[in-house]
Amino acid sequence: KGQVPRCIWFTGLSGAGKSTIANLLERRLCALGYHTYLLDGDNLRHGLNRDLGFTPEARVENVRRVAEVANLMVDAGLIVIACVISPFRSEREFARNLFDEGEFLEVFVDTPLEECERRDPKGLYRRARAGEISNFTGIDSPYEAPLQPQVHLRTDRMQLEAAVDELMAHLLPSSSD
Ligand code: GGZ
Repeated sequence: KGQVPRCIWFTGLSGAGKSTIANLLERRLCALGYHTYLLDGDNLRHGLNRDLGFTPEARVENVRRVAEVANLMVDAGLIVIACVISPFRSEREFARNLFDEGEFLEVFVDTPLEECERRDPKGLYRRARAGEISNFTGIDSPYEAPLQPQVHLRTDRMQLEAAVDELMAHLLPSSSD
């Protein structure tokens, strides 16, 4: 019997649209009566993860903590939406392995670097290019794209609402449960 995944894991570059899509998804799930919690990397870095920077080691630890917290929240009965760049395949695999089969859904918010850089909502790419920020994902820090994401959203080719529709179709295939 199909089930709604408990942990929906968004990965992608800064500015790819992870948080925007995740917020829209959360609203839709809430409207259907699901209890959700959104774990956003950028927010968590002001609290739980404020001791961590952006070296590869710090990112490994950052993603590990987010995955462990997600797992605790799933145990508590929530549907967790995790939104972190999570640039390394091995850490995304670590996250997946905390959950049972079918509980974890990997969503690749796939926006080309050029598009993220064009959007540059916080001016971070400009600062990274200017050498004011180091270890910036896509500039001087790697991003390992998922090889087989369960959901692959090309945000430069689709409307936001269409992306959320596609996600909902994965989450609630029959929509009658
Ligand atoms: C990448 C950075 C960096 C560097 C600050 N590299 O798009 P945002 O601004 O709002 O969200 C990004 C956030 C990335 O945190 P994560 O916890 O998701 O990263 S990871 O999973 O890799 O640990 C970005 C901002 O922090 N930011 N400096 N150097 N993003």
